Amino acid sequence: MARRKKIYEGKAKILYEGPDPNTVIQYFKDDATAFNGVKHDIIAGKGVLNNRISAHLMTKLEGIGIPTHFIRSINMREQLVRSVEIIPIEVVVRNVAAGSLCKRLGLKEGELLFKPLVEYYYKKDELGDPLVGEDHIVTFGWADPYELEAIETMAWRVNDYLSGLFSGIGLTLVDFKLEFGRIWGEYGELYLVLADEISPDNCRLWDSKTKEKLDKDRFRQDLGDLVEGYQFIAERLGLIPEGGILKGGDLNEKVLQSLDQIENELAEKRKLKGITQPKIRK
Ligand code: AIR
Ligand code: ASP
Repeated sequence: MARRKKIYEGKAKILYEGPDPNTVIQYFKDDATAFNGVKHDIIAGKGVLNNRISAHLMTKLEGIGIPTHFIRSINMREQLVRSVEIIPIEVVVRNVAAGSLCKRLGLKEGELLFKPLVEYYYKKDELGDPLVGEDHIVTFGWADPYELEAIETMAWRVNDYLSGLFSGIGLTLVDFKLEFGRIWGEYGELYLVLADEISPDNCRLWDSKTKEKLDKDRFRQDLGDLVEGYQFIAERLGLIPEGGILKGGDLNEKVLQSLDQIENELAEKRKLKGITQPKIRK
């Protein structure tokens, strides 16, 4: 295979140039990091599971009219996505108190919030992704007020939809992080799309009955068996066969091959919805 040009390497993913200039290939690594990369490990199977889970959730969200960067799955570790300009804001939606919210405000983990809470963090590793308000975002030009409004609306809709989807399979969506990107159309109109990934790396998911943590907190808090948690989520979503993708600690190649036949239901049939009116040329 011809060598592809690497565009960017992050902590959990690599981006390669796609087959045309508007696309990018997103490769999911097995690397797990936490606390801004201070803690690091390689966990066999994580990339495959995140690729599969994210493809599925993005496809579902497209199905309810939320535009995403996802185009289609390519293989068990890669997906084709639209090339976007990432807005440097991490949008966190919380339903139940956990993580940094508890630390910052002294809340008890597991407390149900009176209403979902939307927070913004400035995406800047050197600063440890600090919490910011809407005014910071507008003042420093990270996003304009129209974009912010569209982002908040989408974040609420994603939360409504995913909370329902997970509660239907016995899981509680405690909180999650979204990233958005800009795409410009041929008339200079702007499209905002959901980008990055939606996986147990950036969602807290608990078993609704036992409150067992199934997400990356297993790694952050040394609870062990990260992949088992991710597998459990994928199994509940019906994305992998029961028994998972591991066999005696190694990846089960046979099961992995079968994951190559991945749903691409909505791929390529979609239209983007602009948040600005196209400037019609006279
Ligand atoms: N998150 C935030 N930055 C990176 C990630 N992955 C996600 C966490 C958690 C939510 O955002 O995975 O689901 C809130 O994180 P925290 O640490 O602010 O409590
Ligand atoms: N993804 C970030 C890191 O690698 C933060 C986290 O998920 O805890 O440090």
